[in-house]
Amino acid sequence: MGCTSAEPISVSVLGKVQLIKLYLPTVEIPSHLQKKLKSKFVMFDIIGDIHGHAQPLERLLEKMGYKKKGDGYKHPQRKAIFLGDYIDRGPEILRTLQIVKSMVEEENAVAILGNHEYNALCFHTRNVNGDYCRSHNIKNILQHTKTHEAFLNKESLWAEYLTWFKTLPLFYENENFRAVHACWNSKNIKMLKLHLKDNHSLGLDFSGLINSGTPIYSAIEETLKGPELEVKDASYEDFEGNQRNEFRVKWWKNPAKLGLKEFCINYPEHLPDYAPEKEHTSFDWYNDSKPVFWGHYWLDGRPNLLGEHICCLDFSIAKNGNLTAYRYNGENKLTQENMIWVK
Ligand SMILES: [Mn+2]
Repeated sequence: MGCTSAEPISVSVLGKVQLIKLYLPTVEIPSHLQKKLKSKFVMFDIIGDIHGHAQPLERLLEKMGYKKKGDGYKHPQRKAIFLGDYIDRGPEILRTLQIVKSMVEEENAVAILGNHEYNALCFHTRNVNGDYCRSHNIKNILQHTKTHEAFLNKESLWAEYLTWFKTLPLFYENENFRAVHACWNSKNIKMLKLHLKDNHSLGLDFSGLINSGTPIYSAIEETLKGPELEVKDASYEDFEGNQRNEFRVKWWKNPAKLGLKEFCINYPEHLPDYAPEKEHTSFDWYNDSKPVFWGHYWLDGRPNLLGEHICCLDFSIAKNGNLTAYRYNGENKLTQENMIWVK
């Protein structure tokens, strides 16, 4: 702390204006406190998967007090965090992207990369062998149909959005909470921090990261698509006729306390249920007290908070569900009252 001579300021004493000079102590606020102060005054509205449903998005933003500004929206005290999956499935993909991108550019929002944007990038990018990073098979083509329709005869605009996807972070974290499209796993996040660009995006030349079997590729895939568990005795035929025994799992729950049916997502009814074996119970589930928000899982019904520190915000707007947000105000324990949604 030192003393500094301030510029003369004018003050009014008994109605008479005088110029005086003040000597004020200078106090330097340490950077970690500056950050804390900043994060305390900006609050966040975290918004689940949109999938081209621009009208519900505009209704949700208006319901939360955001006002139209340019192509996007702005709130005087708050920022939005979008959890990814802006494209595919819905009727207004272009308008959705306009809103989200404009809000990011005006610093009224942070947009995280979803697996649909990542898939689109891989679909259009070739690897070192000259093959597309995502194969052009019927299933993958069908998944992108709505997006391709939306950008018909607007190829250069689509190219601009693809370039923009490469700049979006794969996760977001501040002092108070974490946000990711599908799965927060500390080992994966560590791997991403090592290999991704400074803002945790894929970067303009990302094809070197997309090599099946490498740790960074697995970390990207699990972060954006969620982990799967191999169950030895539970093989089933998927909709393409392939025999499979891998299941998406609830990485936010302790498997030791669940039967397999409850731990796995879409576990076929006809398969036997039993307590997860030892290798399953050693699954690296999310056991931190720092709140985490994610989307991706197509939850049904009335938007419900999953727990005090865990909050999935994908309530299936693309399947006649609700576009859902959580209004975060700095709390350590999340609360159902802060969930908000529109049809
Ligand atoms: Mn998704």
